[in-house]
Amino acid sequence: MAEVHRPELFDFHGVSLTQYFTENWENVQNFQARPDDILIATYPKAGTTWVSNILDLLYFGQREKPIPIYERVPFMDVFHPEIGAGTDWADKLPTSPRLIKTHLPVQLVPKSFWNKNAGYDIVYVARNAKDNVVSFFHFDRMNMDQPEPGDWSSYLERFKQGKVLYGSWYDHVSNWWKKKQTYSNLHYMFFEDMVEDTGQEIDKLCSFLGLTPSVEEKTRIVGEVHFDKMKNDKMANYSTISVFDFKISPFMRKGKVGDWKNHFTVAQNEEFDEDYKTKMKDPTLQFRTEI
Ligand code: PPS
Repeated sequence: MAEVHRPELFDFHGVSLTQYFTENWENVQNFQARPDDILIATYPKAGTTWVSNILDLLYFGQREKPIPIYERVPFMDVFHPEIGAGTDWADKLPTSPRLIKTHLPVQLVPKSFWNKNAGYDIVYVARNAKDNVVSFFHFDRMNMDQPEPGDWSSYLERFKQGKVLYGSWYDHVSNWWKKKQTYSNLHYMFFEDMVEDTGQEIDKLCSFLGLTPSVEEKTRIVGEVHFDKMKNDKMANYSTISVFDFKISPFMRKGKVGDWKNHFTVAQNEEFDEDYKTKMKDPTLQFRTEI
């Protein structure tokens, strides 16, 4: 295997990022949204691929020619010497609507998405902090384009301090939640609700987007996006990406609520909860860490 050079994390406009997310910054900030674009926004590992696949199936059904999810739903923020710029991938998308993925905190989303007259639809997915950090830890272990994660306890501390890619989970989910109060075209979803009742969450998505799939179509989509199905689907499971080392951990790892219990010690959990209370002050934003 070629020698691995993991990138460093640094502070950029108040958020921790690596070079892969800053080198195309001007083009990201100047990205021109189109009125029918749908932006899928998440903190990393919150269920981006799951919702992307659902939306792709709702709009475009089964593709005749298989296309990997990262081409169907380009990642706007990224720039990588081997794959190019996410903004270019999005610009090249032939579909209408275009489904576009971002992990940007709300304050860094390109201005063109906030044009009030156009009313861009934005779907935000959030996941409880404990499962989110576990998923992120395993992702950083297997993704050689991510900074070195170190051991679990040091990773957990850095997550609490916002010293992981895309910065503070606490600020990300809270600031997008706040945005929802003033921007009505934002649909805020929870990973836990999707695990509990995928069909119901698809219904809510459809009513937000004004889609009316038939009962058969919806049942088919629920089946297509089941964890086991997506885990084995080469077009959805990222197994075609060479910098991901699936021997360390697969992209579709467990897909569960509550896996944090297999990682947090009792002391880590108590400290996490104490710290959480100081950071999450809005009583209207509640997460479930078990279902
Ligand atoms: S990324 O890299 O930010 O785009 O990752 P993202 O897709 O947001 O998150 C990956 C986690 O989502 C889980 N996942 C699913 N869970 C249940 N059902 C389905 N269909 C599904 N698809 C993806 C995936 O397994 C990762 O979570 P963990 O906890 O690591 O398993």
